[in-house]
Amino acid sequence: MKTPVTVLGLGTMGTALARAFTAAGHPTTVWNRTPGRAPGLTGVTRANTVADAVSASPLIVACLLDDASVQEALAPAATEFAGRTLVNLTNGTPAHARRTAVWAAQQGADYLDGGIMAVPAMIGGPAAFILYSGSEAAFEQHAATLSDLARPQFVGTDPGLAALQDLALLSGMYGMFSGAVHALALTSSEKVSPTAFAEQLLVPWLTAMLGSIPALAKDLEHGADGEAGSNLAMQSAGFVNLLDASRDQGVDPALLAPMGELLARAVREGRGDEDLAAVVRLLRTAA
Ligand code: FVH
Repeated sequence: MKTPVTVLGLGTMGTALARAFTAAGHPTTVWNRTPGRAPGLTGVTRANTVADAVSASPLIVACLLDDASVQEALAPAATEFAGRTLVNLTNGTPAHARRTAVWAAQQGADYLDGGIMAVPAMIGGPAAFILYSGSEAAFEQHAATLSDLARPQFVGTDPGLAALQDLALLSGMYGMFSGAVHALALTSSEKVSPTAFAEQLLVPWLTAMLGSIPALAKDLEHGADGEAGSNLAMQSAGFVNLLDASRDQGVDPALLAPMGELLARAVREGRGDEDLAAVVRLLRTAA
């Protein structure tokens, strides 16, 4: 028999997780704070209390709104967790993950924190992956079950590492979306078709630029290998045009202005002949 699982939280993501578990043949118990949520979800056992839901399975997956909702939901069932594995797929910070890991250990439970790199429609499909950190033994024990949700990737025994890398990936995504949003605001200030611009120019350009990210990471890790091909002094001079043209076109440069300030600061601090790895170092110094 497939491992019985419990899913806490039937929001759009929790519902997708429960559906993937049932589709893979796992006896699935679900609980949601507001009863009656996800009426279309069939083939599951609906528990009335968190304690009943936790006691039904050796593997408990929590996918709630935020860290506060996790604390609130789990507390009444604390005594039921002994000998079970708690997998928390709720978005949170490394500090949240480390604190929940301590809480789980105090209850005698194994703990895995996870970062879902997918939207609900992707769950159970080939492009979805989930980062996990925490108990390696629990990961090995449940990897096959967790792979019914998405490709599982263990990133370390420090429980905070999955949240850290989840948030880093989301940072990359929002940076990309910020640039795309600004680009579309700029071009739509004139009679440029947004669809044609996006499909024929923006996506090919961003795709080509993505290829430079491993070199940036390598420079950061090992130091620059020779002269910067696109030095920061040149980039800072060009960035001023980007901001000025935005204002001229009636487009607020709010999304991009911080990058211009960082480039200018790097140049002021004598790093004009370096590459973007210098900006990464500037950010870390600020922290
Ligand atoms: N949906 C997405 O695209 C992203 C993809 C990546 C991962 N995120 C994270 O997944 C968590 C859940 O997200 P969600 O999309 O399922 O969110 P909602 O549909 O808004 O459902 C929220 C559930 O949380 C329950 N809840 C809220 N507060 C409490 C509380 N104090 N105690 C117990 N449960 C609580 C809520 O219950 P109810 O309002 O129906 O009673 C829903 O079940 C999230 O961390 C994303 O960042 C999703």
